[in-house]
Amino acid sequence: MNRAIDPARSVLIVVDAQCGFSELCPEELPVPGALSIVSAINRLLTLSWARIDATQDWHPVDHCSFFGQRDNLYPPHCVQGTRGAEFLPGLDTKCFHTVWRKGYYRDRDAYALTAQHPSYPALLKGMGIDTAVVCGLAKNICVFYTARDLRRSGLQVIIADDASAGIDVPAAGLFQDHARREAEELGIVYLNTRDILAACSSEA
Ligand code: VGL
Ligand code: ZN
Repeated sequence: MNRAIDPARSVLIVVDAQCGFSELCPEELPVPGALSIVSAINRLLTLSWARIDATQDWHPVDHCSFFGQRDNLYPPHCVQGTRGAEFLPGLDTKCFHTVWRKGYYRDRDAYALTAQHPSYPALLKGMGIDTAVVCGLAKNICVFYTARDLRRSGLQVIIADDASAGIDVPAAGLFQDHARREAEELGIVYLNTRDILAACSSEA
């Protein structure tokens, strides 16, 4: 893969890299392999991106997506101010420029950064950013929906494969193979961190 990426015209988006989506909170929504993506994300964080954005799932205790609530889809997870909502240990959060919280309205879920913050693509375009590299959790849910929305808004979009981890949630109709197929049909490219780093330095 020798497509060049210019980090100065690109945003790195770290999606929901939170304890509540890891084995550290087994009663929440643990994504297999969540802890093992931290080192790849940290490597991506060392590049000179125009922006580094993180998202943080940030739910009230009675959020509509939780079991026993309106949508009844997920165990309670990433509740505001709890351990589950914290970023994964070892993640270089000091590199984040901006943290975008989402899912904070009780009656509305927001998988994508763009679902909660619809003017985000305009912010990127206003900065001359034409490429988004998206990583984090879960690869087929919030990473996928964020990547899809940005692709639809006209950006080149790359999902950092080994800096993301996914999980099938049949109750919500969310499957890893479906998401990947739909993403690739939209022209979203899956690359490993090593290839992203190489594509960034080939630009220089
Ligand atoms: C997510 C399900 C519910 C995610 C967030 O970050 O992928 N998935 N809330
Ligand atoms: Zn959530």
